Amino acid sequence: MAVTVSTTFNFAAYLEASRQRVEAALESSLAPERPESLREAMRYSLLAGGKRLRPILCLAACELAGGDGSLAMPTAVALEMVHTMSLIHDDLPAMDNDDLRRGRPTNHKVYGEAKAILAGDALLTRAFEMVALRSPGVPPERLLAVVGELSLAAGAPGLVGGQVVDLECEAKQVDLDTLEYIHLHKTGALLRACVVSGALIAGASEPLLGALRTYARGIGLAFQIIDDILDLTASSEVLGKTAGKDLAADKTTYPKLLGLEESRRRAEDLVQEAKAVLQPWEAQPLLALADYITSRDR
Ligand code: GRG
Repeated sequence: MAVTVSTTFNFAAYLEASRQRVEAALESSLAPERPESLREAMRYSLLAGGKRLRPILCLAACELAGGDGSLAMPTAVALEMVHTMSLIHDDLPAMDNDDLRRGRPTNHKVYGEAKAILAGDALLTRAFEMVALRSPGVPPERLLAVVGELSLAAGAPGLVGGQVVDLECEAKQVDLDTLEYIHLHKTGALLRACVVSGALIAGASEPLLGALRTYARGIGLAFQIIDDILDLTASSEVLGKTAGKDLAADKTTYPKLLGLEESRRRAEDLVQEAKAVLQPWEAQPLLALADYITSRDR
């Protein structure tokens, strides 16, 4: 049975208010960065828009677990920093070699490859600083747990590992298990860190943490399936990044293996399963955010 979001919950208003909170925190997050040229390259990509789904998931999970979202904001910013650095590096000529991101020229097109690599490095390390040194009011043992989550999500057990397998699989026959591995690591790991970190900051119970891990796995895989679909069906103008890249790079995707219709059904099933595990809790924002993953057009 489908788990529905309460009709009294105004998701559009929630999303916009959360996005504005996150934008304000991001805006003030790079204040003392030196040298100025590095700060400019970091800000260029960090403040370029984007859906801000990852920090919003972090705040929503914190609030679901009974925490004060403002205590999770430095971690929410950190997660957006890791995501942004992964986009900067993903766009480099040595990786996806793209020139459009978030509706603007990619970081290396504006600042050159060396500066883009360093801006990414500085965002990644600044993310850990946000958690360890700029999270007032959160008990140190919770911050240590968040640092652990973030490390697992960013490194070989997460984004980096997923990206390596993705690159190695280009122009090769890939089966569904390998594709799922790539999606769960390259995309799902950071989404899991968002949800789990928010809950850890609030001191969530083990049953809730377990449910959130299952929820995150479902939405993480669904998110990348929809990303594969949008790459085929949406325009570069709407996406703010180059459409049709997967076909051009001869990448295996869900639509390539299963077709568009079955891929969409798979993503919707995953979102329903993700929502179902949160049924024992009052989780309207996380339920609606899960639906947003399949209904989004960019
Ligand atoms: C994290 C140390 C470290 C290295 C990064 C380059 C790399 C290693 C990994 C690539 C990861 C990657 C780019 C995965 C794709 C994830 C994805 C679907 C991004 C698009 O996310 P959206 O749609 O983008 O949320 P916006 O712009 O809205 O934030």
